[in-house]
Amino acid sequence: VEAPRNGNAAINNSAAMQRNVSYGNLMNQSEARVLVLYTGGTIGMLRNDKNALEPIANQLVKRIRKHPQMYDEEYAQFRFGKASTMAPLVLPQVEGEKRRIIYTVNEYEPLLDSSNMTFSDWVKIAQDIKQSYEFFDGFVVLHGTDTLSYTASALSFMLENLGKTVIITGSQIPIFETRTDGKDNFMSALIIAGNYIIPEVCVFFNSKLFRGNRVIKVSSASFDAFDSPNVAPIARMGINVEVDYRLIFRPCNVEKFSVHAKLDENVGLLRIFPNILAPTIKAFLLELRGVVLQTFGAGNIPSNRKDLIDVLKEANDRGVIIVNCTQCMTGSVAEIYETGRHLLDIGVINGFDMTPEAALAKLSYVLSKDEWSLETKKAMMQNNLRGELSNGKTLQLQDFDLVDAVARSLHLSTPKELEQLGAVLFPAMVNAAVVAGDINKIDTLRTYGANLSAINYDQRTALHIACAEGNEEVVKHLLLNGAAVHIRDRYERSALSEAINHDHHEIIKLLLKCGAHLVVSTRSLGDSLAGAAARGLIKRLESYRLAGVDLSLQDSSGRSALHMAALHGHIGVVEYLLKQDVEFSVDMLGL
Ligand code: ASN
Repeated sequence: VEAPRNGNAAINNSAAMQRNVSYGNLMNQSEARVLVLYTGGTIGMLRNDKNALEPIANQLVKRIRKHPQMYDEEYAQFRFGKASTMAPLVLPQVEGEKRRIIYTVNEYEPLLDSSNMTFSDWVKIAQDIKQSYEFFDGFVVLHGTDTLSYTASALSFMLENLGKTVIITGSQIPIFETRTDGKDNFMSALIIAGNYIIPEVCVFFNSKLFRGNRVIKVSSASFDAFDSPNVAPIARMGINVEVDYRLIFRPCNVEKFSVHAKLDENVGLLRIFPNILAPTIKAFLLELRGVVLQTFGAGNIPSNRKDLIDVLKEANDRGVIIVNCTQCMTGSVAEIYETGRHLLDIGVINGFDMTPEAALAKLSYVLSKDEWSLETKKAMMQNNLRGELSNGKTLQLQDFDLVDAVARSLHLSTPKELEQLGAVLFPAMVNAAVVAGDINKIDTLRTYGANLSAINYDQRTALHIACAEGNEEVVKHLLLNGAAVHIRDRYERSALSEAINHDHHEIIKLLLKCGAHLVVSTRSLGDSLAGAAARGLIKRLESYRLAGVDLSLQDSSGRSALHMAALHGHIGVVEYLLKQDVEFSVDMLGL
């Protein structure tokens, strides 16, 4: 339950006082913790004796510590004491952003050029995120660019019900060189991962944040190495960070974050070309369980070549899943030509506008789901699981007729003005609907384009309010519509802490099912328990218990809830605590 958020604060505050420095401002800052998984890539490479770039171990963190733009030594010393190689790194305060970023770099051994990476490296990244999930607010993966789009796609599927931001980035020029793109990519990724909850696997490159399973490496030389041809960037970094919240793909179910740490290796990508021979395809399909065909245009292959159709049909009948994706950069597979439609008749699946990388990674993920039948696997390949494909209508700004109507009366017309109006109107209207418990209204606002995870002036979301109000149906509805559970408000309160502070037990259980967890130190939890016991609040203690808190935790002066209940003569609380399956130390205060 506990994240080591403020672990050393007390010790370090006194260290700061001894140094006679005023840290008044620093102490009031909220922090965000970001875990960096450094897997390799050009970003951390140096030239070897053959003048070729190669990843070099144990250099990145050492060099970051010497860069004031990447490391705020003064704050780090205040927070973590004398600089040690193990202490987390701290980003200098970023103008306009709320939280100070504390980041920890986990360097992989060996560091890899991404061309050397395999499926097992993707599994390792996924497992590392799983292991540290509750201790960090966001994750950055430093990765080579060559196979980055494959990794991003695979992770987007393996990380199921993701509630936090995961950003993969790298660079074209090593971070150690003067003309590097690595510093900006890395720092921007950290700032977004720590300050914005975008519960997706994203890719950050050259000022843009993309959905990970939509990117393609489009240049081996330009800083604009990646593009997302079929979906606009989720965010752009200019003078301000501009996030398009409507584009975020959110998990819409009440499930905890989990990792599917398995992939099927028997998959392949086959690019069709004019005159391709049937035996080539036959040989290629021999050992595979799934193949992505990269076809011409809107999903076409020759229709006058029975030999090709026969080998594909034979593979399909054997249970091989064949997915049809286009060789084109933009656009989708659509059954508009006979040369494409006939593939449907032999069981080939439409891959819509999936990138070949996303289709391959998805196939590998879907095939490894042993609990799914072949039919379910085929259906899943055509379903939009993580925003990787579009097969339906997407909302246009002009569809938001509510905002339109208000905009007209205010004489606003540009897309930018409409967007700003929506950002002001919707949170207030959603919040009002939540307080009124009006699910229909919440739904209507959502279809008008309201972002149900938007924050208000106090950085509170609709979910914070619903959890404080205690309306279980509204909470469930918000969660089923993708409301983010990990957002903390101006006072560091999450939806879960709101439910605890208002003793809404069913809501606490619901939030936990959705992966919510507390992010406070054991000491402050101990203080809260002792406080509740001193006031005789059995319900509050039960709230903490339901949230997974150990009821025997001690407060700042070493007293547990049991001590406090006894001290204040709350017999009911004592009985309640003794009934729990918890060991208390009762040797204090002469009890
Ligand atoms: N070969 C490098 C890699 O993928 C390319 C890069 O990172 N820019 O690791």
